[in-house]
Amino acid sequence: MDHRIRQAEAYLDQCRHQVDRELDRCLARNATSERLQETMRYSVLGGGKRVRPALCMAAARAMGSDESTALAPACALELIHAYSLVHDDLPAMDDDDLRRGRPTAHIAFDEASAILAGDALQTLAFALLSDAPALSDRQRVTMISELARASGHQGMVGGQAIDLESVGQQLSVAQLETMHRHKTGALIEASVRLGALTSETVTECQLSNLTDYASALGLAFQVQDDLLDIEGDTEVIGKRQGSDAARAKPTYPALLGIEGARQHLARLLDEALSALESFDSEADTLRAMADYVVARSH
Ligand code: GRG
Repeated sequence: MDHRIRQAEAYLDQCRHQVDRELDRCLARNATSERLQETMRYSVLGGGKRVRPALCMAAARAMGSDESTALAPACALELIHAYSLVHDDLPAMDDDDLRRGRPTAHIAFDEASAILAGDALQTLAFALLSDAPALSDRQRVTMISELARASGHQGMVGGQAIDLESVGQQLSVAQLETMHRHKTGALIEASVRLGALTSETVTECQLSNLTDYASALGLAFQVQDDLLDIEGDTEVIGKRQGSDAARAKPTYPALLGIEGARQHLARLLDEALSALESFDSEADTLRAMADYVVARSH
C-alpha cells in the first residue's frame, strides 16, 4: 500500500509538471486584459494536487494510449476544477478567504475579477479541447459533450446547487451521496472517461468498468475530504476557514460517525479496485491513485 501511494505521488508530480507547463503556455497568450489574465494565472497555477489530470492520464495509460494524447483533456479538467474553486470561494457561495494556503482570488484581486476569471477558465477548457491536435474530430466532440454534461447542471453545478439548498437541513446518507456524486463525483468520472476516450478502440464494457471505478473513487475522495476536515488538517486552511454556513454542511462523519465514515471509505476503495479486475498491470497507476485518494493527508 505504501509503495502504491509513493507511486501515485510520483505520478502526480509528473502530471503536474506536464499540465502546468501546458497551462502556463495557454495562459500566456492574447492578454486582452492583464488583470483578467493575472487572476486566471493566479487561480490555476498557484498549487493544487492535480488529481483530475493524473486520473485522466492514468486512464489513458490503462487503455494503452500515448499519454501525450491525454494532455489537452487533462488541462481542460484542471481548468474546470480551478473555475469551480474560484466561484465556490465567492461571498455568494462559501465565502472563503483562503484557498491552497493563499488568499482566494476575490481577496487577492476583487470579486468582479474572480467571477470573470472563473468564466474565462471555463470557456478556455472547451477551447483547449476543441483545438487538441492529438485528438480526432470525433474524440474532441465526445469529450466536449462529456465534460459539458459533467460540469453543468446535470453534474457539478447541479451538485453545488443541491449543496447550497441543503445548508442547515438534515440530509440522509443517500441524499448526501446524490449531492457529492454531482458536485465532486461527476468531474472525477469525467476525468477517467476522457482519459479512456483517448483510445479509439475503447469498448463500452471497458468504459463502464472505468466509470464504476471513478464513481466509487469520487465518493471516497469526498469521504476522505470530510474526515480531513474533522481531523483539522492545517494544510487545507482555505476550505477549513469557511463561513458558518459552510461549517453547518452535512458530512459523512456527522451522519455515520468517524469510525463509520472510515469503514465506508474502505468499502469504497474495495469497490473502486474491484471495478478494475478485468484490467492487468496497465491499470496499476489507477490502482495507486485509488490508494492515494483514501490515504491523502491534504
Ligand atoms: C461553484 C460551479 C461551482 C461549483 C463548485 C467542486 C465544487 C463545486 C466546489 C469545491 C468545493 C470543495 C472544497 C468541495 C470538496 C471536494 C473538493 C472538490 C475539494 C477540492 O479539490 P482538490 O482537493 O483541490 O482536488 P486541489 O487544491 O488539490 O486542486
